[in-house]
Amino acid sequence: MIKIIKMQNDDEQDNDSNNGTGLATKVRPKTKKPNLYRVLLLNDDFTPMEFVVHVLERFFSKSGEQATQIMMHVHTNGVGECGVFTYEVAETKVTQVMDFAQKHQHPLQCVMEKK
Ligand code: TYC
Repeated sequence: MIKIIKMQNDDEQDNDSNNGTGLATKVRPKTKKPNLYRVLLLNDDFTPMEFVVHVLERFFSKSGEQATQIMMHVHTNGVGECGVFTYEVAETKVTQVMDFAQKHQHPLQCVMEKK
């Protein structure tokens, strides 16, 4: 099928052969950027610091150093970013963290927000 479309980005090419229709056509690869979501940890007064560091290592593949830095950022500022993901991955991370916190009886909160 020939689609008559407007050029919007640098990936697009002119296609002036027109297939005998006399219509100007453009062809471009289908590259749609996915919506992205930040996964955030919220501070509280009760969850142990070591538990938060463990969460960041286990579910967000952070090194001990990165995890400690993020945990301290959340502790100091009230909120901090664990990572940026597509919708389904972000949703899975939030569920994993919330289930893990509940299992260990910590009030840690994890949320996602659209970028
Ligand atoms: N504020 C907690 C404490 O002092 C530590 C903490 C950090 C809790 C980050 C949650 O997302 C959090 N034990």
